[in-house]
Amino acid sequence: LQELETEDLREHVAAELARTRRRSAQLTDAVDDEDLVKQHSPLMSPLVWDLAHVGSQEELWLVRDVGGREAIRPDIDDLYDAFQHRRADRPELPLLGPREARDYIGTVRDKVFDLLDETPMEGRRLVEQAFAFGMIVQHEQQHDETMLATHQLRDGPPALTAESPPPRPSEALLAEVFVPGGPFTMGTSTEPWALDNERPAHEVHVDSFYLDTTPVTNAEFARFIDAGGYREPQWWSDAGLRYRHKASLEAPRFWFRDGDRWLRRRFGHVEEVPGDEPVVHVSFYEAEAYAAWAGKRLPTESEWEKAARHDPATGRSRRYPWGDEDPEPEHANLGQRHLQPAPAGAYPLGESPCGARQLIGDVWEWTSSDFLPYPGFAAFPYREYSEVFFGSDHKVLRGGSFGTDRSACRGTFRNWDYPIRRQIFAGFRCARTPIADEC
Ligand code: AVJ
Ligand code: FE
Repeated sequence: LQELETEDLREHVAAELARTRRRSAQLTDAVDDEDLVKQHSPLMSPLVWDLAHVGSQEELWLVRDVGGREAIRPDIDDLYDAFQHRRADRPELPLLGPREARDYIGTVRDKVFDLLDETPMEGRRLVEQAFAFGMIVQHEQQHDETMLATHQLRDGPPALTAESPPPRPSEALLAEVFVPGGPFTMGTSTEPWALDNERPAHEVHVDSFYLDTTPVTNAEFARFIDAGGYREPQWWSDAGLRYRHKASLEAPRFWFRDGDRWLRRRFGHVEEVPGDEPVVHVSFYEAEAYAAWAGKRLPTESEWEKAARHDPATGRSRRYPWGDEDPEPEHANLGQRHLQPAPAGAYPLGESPCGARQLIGDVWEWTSSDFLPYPGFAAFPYREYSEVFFGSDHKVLRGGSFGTDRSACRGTFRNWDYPIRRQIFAGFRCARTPIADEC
């Protein structure tokens, strides 16, 4: 992005906005109006809320604040303010209907294209100017992933289609990779579209550790279930145990038994749980319990990022595990190209310097870290973007899922959520501290 000339940057931004809007349209045109306004789960907004919220944020951040333009629909600001209404309450609000919501987001977008044409994108301010547009692209893509999670919760016949992910290569992989202790650069001060919580770059010392080469698979997770893992209090934290009782957890969300087989619901299909795929739809607490049962632990956020970015040959941190080039389909399972994770061990070209695979794409990975600011953090453009979420209520997830767009995912990207969340496309991998004679 930094190397693009003004006109190319403008074109790049316009293309990203258009590509993103096509995805939002695909997710909302796939179902009828009744389906769009209905709440498929109290955990989620009606799809039509997400759609108009995307337009409303675009109006607030870009058209009004950055562009200084007149308000389009100030009367609906409150309806689409995520802090004003809980998801469960949103269907009762006087929301825009499907037709109105589509018209509204189109009107906002037309203004944004005008603004893009008129925004000077020159000199040192080039990337800063583009950032406001990049942030809007990422925001819409994040809501597209949220809408994809709503699709997964929806009852009824399949509405979305996609090709199957690639198989894993037949080569044998070691179960774990070793990451030698030492400093690395965490976070970024130069990544053009990095959000406030990814900044600034800072040095972090990480002790030697082992990390699973791939995310934990369904077959591995089924062994934990078969070993009575959900019923054995010793593997669970106190908070995890309370949640396990309250929610009667017995298996990942969307799994159910059929005799001695595990089946799952996936975007309207019922199928046998594929053993070689990374497990998905587990809470932080289930991930933590599995890791304890396996004699391991979850990685910290800094361990995860070091494994994903640190290049011992140069001492620098890469933008992505494979290098500095933007993600291509051969690197990672991103962008809803497939409606499921690829088998563990897939994407050899996406391998990181330490030999870990699938750090980007497939499933978000729970880490053991709370969502906290980096030293030198400065809220931008609003406290409400990240700052109000810092603290021990949220755990950090890293790496992105098959439903995450490449614009909203990179080696430094930080996602966060409550440790009880299961409807997001989250899995995990384990880490462990070497025992004395292993170093
Ligand atoms: C970063 C995914 C936790 O969905 O709440 C969307 C992204 N921020 N609208 C969320 C976001 C504002 C955020 N997560
Ligand atoms: Fe939002």
